[in-house]
Amino acid sequence: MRKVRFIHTADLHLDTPFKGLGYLPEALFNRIKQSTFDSFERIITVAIRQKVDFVVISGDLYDGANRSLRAQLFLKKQFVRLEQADIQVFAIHGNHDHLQGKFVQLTWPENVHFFGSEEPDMHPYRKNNDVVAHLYGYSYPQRAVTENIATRYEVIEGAPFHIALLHGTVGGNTDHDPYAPFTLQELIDKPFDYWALGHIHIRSELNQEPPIVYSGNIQGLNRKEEGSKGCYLVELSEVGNDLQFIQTAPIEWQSTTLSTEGMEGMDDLLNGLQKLKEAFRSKQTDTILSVSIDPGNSFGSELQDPSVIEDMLDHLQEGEEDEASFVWINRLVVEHRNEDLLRDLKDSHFLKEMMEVFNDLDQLDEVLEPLAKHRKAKRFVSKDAFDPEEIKREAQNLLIETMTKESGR
Ligand SMILES: [Mn+2]
Repeated sequence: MRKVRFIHTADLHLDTPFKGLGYLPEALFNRIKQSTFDSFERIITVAIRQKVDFVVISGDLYDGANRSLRAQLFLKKQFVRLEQADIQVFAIHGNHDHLQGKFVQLTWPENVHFFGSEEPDMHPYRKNNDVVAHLYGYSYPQRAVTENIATRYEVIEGAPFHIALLHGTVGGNTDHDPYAPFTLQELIDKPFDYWALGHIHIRSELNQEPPIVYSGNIQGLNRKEEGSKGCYLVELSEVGNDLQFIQTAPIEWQSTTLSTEGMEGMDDLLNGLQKLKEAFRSKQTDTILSVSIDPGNSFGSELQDPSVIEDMLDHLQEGEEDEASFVWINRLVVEHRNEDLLRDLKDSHFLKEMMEVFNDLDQLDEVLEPLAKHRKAKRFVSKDAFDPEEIKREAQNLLIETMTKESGR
């Protein structure tokens, strides 16, 4: 029976600096900075154990176009491990690791094939002198590739399986830069047996037959990239296809809400938070956790004081650097019930106008830019992690609280 087995991975973002987490204890921050490397190393171990035919990497191998020598040397070492196991590598470059960056050129082992940046081209995969698959790919020559590249992929006859690597945006997705846009139907209409997609960091199987798959990135980079991350182990054969997701990310981002129902005071609340933290502790992964507290009717003004929240956070973070697997609560947000307050104040013209200013504030990125570039502040803010809606809401809360305090309410 003719079949082919391979690993599909994408968006390694090797050497991501995780700038926004620079305030963590050094030992934890070092583990976090190592996480993209560790996840990829595990993927290579899976490839070797599973004795796959090859590994495909669908772009964004590096986090920045000026890839570090460290990241390149790491990648080379992993590719050599594959070479020793007689496993080939097919890879393309995406918008993050496009070819216009300034970087030291290394030579790659002979099992590695990078696709060029002129037109989608084809490279055959041979096993015992038989051509088993044709692989197709295209690398980004510069950061912004705005035209549809998918329509330029053409199957070249002469192999049982045709596998396409593409770094781009499926129609309608607005979470990522809309580079190399395509529609799902355009891919379905072409006679490829598997589309190995990259660029969108959320894992998704867009189509079953043929499989059209975003493997997602291999390590969540910020709190918007929640949950398990890893690669796909794929087998294509004459009788059917088998896809298996394998979790490899050493660190998971998670979020949850804690209800304070039935709690009577700060001790109860802290106990509840400790229990919640322990519920997220797992042997397999470290966790960075974002917690929203629903204060219900049990808690009033004490949770409105930012210094109280800060002290709670410090308390919950204490000792985590000594844990074999850490659960780091990096965000503790109290969901204040401003609706009641707003209803009371609905006749206030000033408040109404203030809310309108907030609603019109859509250039928040620009406003925050200086902070992201500030020599000291940039360690604490990561532009990727900015959530404009949340910043607006927190600023609103702060203003309302300050105003109501000052007016003696
Ligand atoms: Mn990416």
